[in-house]
Amino acid sequence: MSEKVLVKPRTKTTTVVQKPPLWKVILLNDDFTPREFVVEVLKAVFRMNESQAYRVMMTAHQKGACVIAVYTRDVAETKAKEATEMGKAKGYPLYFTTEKEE
Ligand code: TYC
Repeated sequence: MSEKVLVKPRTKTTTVVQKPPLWKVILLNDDFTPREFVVEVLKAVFRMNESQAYRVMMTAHQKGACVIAVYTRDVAETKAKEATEMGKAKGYPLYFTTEKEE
């Protein structure tokens, strides 16, 4: 009499938890938006205090652009749009863009 041995296939399950990719919000310089207005927008939308906002504004002013913060894609895009809209509402070309962080 022969016996059959059933071998249960062994499978290993590994769970990989991926961090969501982060997106940078970047402030671009322009020649028209008043400095104080840029500072006000940075404080309102990105919750910066006066000195943080002033430093970021001056960096963009002197270097052409400045990374403000990183968020998940949705938050980054919403904040960039909201901040750009605040300038637009006043007739300023103030512009915030987003870029995926590598
Ligand atoms: N360059 C502007 C000026 O001299 C001020 C400014 C700074 C505008 C930063 C945009 O992202 C900016 N009035």
